[in-house]
Amino acid sequence: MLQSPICDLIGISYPVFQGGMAWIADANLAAAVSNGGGLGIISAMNANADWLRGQIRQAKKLTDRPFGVNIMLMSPFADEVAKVVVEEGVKVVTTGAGNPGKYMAAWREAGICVIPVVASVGLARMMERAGASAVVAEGTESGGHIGELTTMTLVPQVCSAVKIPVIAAGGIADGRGVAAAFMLGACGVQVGTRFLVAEECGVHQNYKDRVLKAKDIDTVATGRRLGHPVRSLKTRFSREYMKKEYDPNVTAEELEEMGVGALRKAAVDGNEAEGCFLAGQIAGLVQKEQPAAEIIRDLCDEAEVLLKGAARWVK
Ligand code: TUI
Repeated sequence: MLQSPICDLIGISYPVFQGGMAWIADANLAAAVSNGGGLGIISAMNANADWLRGQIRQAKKLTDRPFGVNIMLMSPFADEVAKVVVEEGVKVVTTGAGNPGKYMAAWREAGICVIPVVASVGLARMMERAGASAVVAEGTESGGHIGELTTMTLVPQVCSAVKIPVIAAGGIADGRGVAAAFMLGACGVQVGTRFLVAEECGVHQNYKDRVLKAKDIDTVATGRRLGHPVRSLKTRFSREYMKKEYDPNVTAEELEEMGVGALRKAAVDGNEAEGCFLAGQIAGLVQKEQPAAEIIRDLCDEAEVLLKGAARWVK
């Protein structure tokens, strides 16, 4: 069985985290992943304290195993949801899209395992000094908000720079990706795109179908002009957005306006014309809808065979 220090650190059976996908990663998906032996994560996205508290309480009803909450630091409600995770006794907090420094002391005092998502060595080092229990090193292959470096280059550089465990993310959707992540020095993986098609994932069926149909070159990064690039599937929305992004007559405010509500339109309404369908570059490899527990077992069983067999290359 594939196991690593991250399993003992947070009390999970398999070293697999589910990405904190906005409008998608709710109590139901998180509990299914945790019940399957991985770390389920509820996305606090742009929601307020009451919504998150409800989701945390729901997850506690659905699983006895540890689960986490992802706090998106660009959220206008980041301060209030940062308090809710303490009040509700959440075991693991991951953060994204920023530097969680100002919350770290309070979270650590509460005994929370803090695992920031980083896209650079600099932030990884800073997080280790601030008391992070581990970091997720997320490459630009990921869906959603992305940094510049690839998983292949980011993960080993972060592993060389810090002593805390490193979880690899970005471009991992099967056992080959998991095995490769371990070879780069990671001791766990975070997977988003493949969990989009978990049976317990409540995202709109149009979204699942788009991921299942996607090919290798079907994602695009937009939003660089606003300073926060985001990877999504190529759709009418992303094509129109890109046109406007490179049009000097379109203002930054108009671009911001266009993005408002686009994640909800994709995830909740399945709106193919106006929705922004966030997904990673590995979407082309995702072929079928499966229970979350089966996805976790597939990932780890396949990685185990590959890692055991790696000696065949050494003469
Ligand atoms: O956060 C994510 N993925 C996300 S957040 C999101 S919601 C959103 N919607 C519109 C615009 C922006 C976000 C959708 N997907 N992944 C974790 C992640 N964090 N990826 C990259 C980073 C990151 C990048 C720069 C973390 C820190 C950072 O620099 C922080 C600093 O201040 O040094």
